[in-house]
Parts: sequence; structure tokens; C-alpha cells
Amino acid sequence: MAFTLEPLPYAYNALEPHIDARTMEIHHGKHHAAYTTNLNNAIAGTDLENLSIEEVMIKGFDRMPVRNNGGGFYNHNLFWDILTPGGAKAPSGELAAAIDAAYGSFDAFKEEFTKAATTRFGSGWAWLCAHKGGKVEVCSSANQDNPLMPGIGCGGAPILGIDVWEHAYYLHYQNRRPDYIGAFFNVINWDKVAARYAAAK
Ligand code: MN3
Repeated sequence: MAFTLEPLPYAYNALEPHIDARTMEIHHGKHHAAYTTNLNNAIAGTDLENLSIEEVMIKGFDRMPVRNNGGGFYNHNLFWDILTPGGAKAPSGELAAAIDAAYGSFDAFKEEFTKAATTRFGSGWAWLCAHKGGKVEVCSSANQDNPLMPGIGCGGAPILGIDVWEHAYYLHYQNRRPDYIGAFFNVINWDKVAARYAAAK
């Protein structure tokens, strides 16, 4: 069964002024669509067909172009899911407690996450991951790699991620990646991140 590109759960302009409509339209309708098509083409007729996307990422890890497009498909699904217009400023409950336990405070976590996203050279992602047992950890990965892949990043399950490829911000922010990362914090759906945390820990 082929993977499908799901529509966004909000309008392309819903995240403005933090992420502009044109960027969202091209990012979802062109980039994510291409990863989806290329992933389906790459696994068609192979032993990776009919597996879950998580299984494809792990089992197809050392096969290009499965790794790039499987990661691209999964990472963008996560990204759209954890964004929302009018997001809360910070998490609450057990996720907030886990972040405080790991980093001391939400502001200190935000600094660490921002540093990971800012210093990821070239194209990639920064993540907040949850380990079994409940510990959370910030890391980053190159290209479309994902922490579920063996030997990439934190090794936990990603529960929050930011795409720092230029295609995610260049139309509006040009070279100002730090401004885009700051704006990202205004549109995080912390309820979704908390649900991912509860499922992963
Ligand atoms: Mn992208």
C-alpha cells in the first residue's frame, strides 16, 4: 500500500505571520509531495512495501533513496502535526516536568533547542526526543535523517521537530534562520507534542 500525502490540518495561511502561506504551500504541495512520490517509487516491488513508515526508515536505512525520502515523508508529517495557529507559549503537565528535569527550565530548553537548530550546518532538523523511561533530549540531524534511524541523533522518539532546510523559511526570512526559529515557538501545538511524549515514554 502506497503512502499518501495528507492535506494540512489548517489553511496554508493559518500560521502567518510566523510562517507565510506561500512557503507552506510550496513546502507541503511540492517538497513533501515529492518525498512521498519518490518514497513510493523507491519501495515499490521491494521487501519494504507494505511496512509502516517507521519500519521503512529503520529497515531501509542503508538504502538510498529510501532513507532520504522515507525520512522526508515522516519528518514533514510530524512537522505539520506539531504546528498550530495560536499555539500555547509552553508545555504543561508531565512534558513540562520532563523538560525541567532535563534542562532546568523551559527557557533553558528553548535555548538548547534554538542552538541545535541554529548550528545544524546546511540542511537538516532539530529535535526534542523522548526516551523510554521519560527522559527528553535535544539533538539535530542532517538532511532528512530522523532519530528513529539507527545511530542518528538522540536515539529516542522524536516528539518535536523543526525543519531548518532553507525551503522551510527562505522566502520570508532569507538568511535569517534564527528569526524563523524564534517565530516557530509561537506556533507549536504543545498538546500534540505532549501526546507524542505520552506515547513514546
Ligand atoms: Mn522541508
